[in-house]
Order: sequence, then structure tokens, then C-alpha cells
Amino acid sequence: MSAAVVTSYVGIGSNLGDALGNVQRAILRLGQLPGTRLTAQSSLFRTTPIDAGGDDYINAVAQLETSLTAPQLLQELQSLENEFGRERPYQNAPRTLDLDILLYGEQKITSESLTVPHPRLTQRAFALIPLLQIDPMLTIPGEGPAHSFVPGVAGQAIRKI
Ligand code: PH2
Ligand code: MG
Ligand code: MG
Repeated sequence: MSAAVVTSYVGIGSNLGDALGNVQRAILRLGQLPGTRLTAQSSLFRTTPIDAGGDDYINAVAQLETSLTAPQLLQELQSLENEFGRERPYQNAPRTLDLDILLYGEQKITSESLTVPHPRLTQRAFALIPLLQIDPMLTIPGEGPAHSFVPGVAGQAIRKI
């Protein structure tokens, strides 16, 4: 029996070092994860930091088809962050690479290390807008149509590169 394949969306962010290059290289690396295919990617966006300091972010979203479980995917994403030299001196510090599981199939997951859908997804233009670019009809499990949250993030600065 083969493992179930799930469509997952990963949020990608960088605002330290070569942010644009980091995001571009991270997208390529996501497609090389074990049991995983990169099936779509959003445009890259320049965004103003929300609840954080430092330079503007480069943000994007990747759509993956993966046979990794959610905990396995989380572990792979953390390894990739480390590969890109991610340091965590304090909460929301500028970072070379941040990879967040936004959605994992239609699943709702609450564990000590992982909450899916990402708890702030509906409140952050830098995640919501690229996600909608990939799938305008997407539903966020337990929340409703993703597009219904756009008016709530309309004040956040986000520019397609
Ligand atoms: N990530 C955060 C906090 N704030 N702001 C922007 N614009 N983009 C991000 O990726 C981001 C943020 C925590 O992960
Ligand atoms: Mg994040
Ligand atoms: Mg993160």
C-alpha cells in the first residue's frame, strides 16, 4: 500500500541576507523533499513586516503534493530553515528563511509543535494573497472561503515583484 498523497501549502518568507535569492532557492529545495512534488508556486511579493521589525520581507507560497505526514513535513521544513542559516535570537527576529505549513490537505491539526491551518493565515496578506493566487476557490478548513478574508487584510502593504 502506498502512502496517501496530500496537497499542502507552505508559506515562505525571508527578510535577511539575499531575501529574494533565499525564497527562490527555497522553492526549488521544497520540490526536492522526499516523497514530494512542487505542483504550483505563487509570484514573489515584497511585504511590510507585520508584528516584526527589520527589512521588508519577500514572501511566496508553494503548493506541494506530498506523501510526508504533517510532522515529517514540519521536520523537513525546519531542516531546510537550518540549511539556510536560520537563527532564532528572539521571537519574529529577521530571518534568512521561514517555512510555515499553512494548510495540509483538509486537515485540522493541533499539537504541541504544529497548528494547521496556520493560526494567523486569515489575518495576514503576505500568506493569504499568494495562496489565493494559486487557488482562488480555496477553502480554509474550519474557517470558510479564503477569499472572504481579503477585505480584512486590505490595509497591509503587499506588492507583487
Ligand atoms: N512573518 C512573521 C511575522 N511578520 N511579516 C511579513 N511581512 N512577512 C512574514 O513572512 C512575516 C511577517 C512571522 O513568521
Ligand atoms: Mg512565519
Ligand atoms: Mg515559522
